[in-house]
Amino acid sequence: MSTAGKTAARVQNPYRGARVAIVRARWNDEITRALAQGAIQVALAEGAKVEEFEVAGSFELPPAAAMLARSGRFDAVVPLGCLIRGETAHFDVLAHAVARSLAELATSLPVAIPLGLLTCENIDQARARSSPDHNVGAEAMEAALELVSLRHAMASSSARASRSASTARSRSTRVKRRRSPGSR
Ligand code: RBF
Repeated sequence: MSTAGKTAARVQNPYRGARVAIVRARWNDEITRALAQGAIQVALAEGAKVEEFEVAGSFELPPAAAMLARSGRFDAVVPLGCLIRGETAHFDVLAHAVARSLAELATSLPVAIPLGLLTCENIDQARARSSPDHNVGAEAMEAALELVSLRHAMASSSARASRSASTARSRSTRVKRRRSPGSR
């Protein structure tokens, strides 16, 4: 698969100490274990704390991700699964259902949830995308940690904005008090 258009993988302004859950589907076990290994390596290199969970197949990733995300224990939940067209009669149905459900969770919950789902034509392609050289699990973890950093950056800039708004409000109240009474 071409990675043209994607810059070198590095988490921008990493937030160290992120709490991350990895949830891995056991279907295509060899591949999803390799994805998890890639994801864990990135998480540890970025100073994140990782807990690992398993589900049967990719179809179970969205409900498990939802439970983990709603637990309040994690800044990011990284779902990892692998669908192989040649071996999965309803490949397209599963791929769309899982991707769509994960996207809905990712946009509605305040927890970073990337798309760590490999959709491949065959096992060779799946191996190539879960190798140490190109690992979609590692990429999913990088994407999640970047979202966590963005969330923290937004939270601190909103806190700064509300502090300066309240300082401005209290200054203007002091000025008004000094002017009254009879200062018109
Ligand atoms: N789950 C996967 O994660 N990857 C697959 O390639 C995959 N292929 C499946 C093919 C068939 C015919 C069936 C019935 C299930 C498959 N599943 C696969 C499992 C699916 O995600 C889910 O775990 C089960 O359907 C139980 O809900």
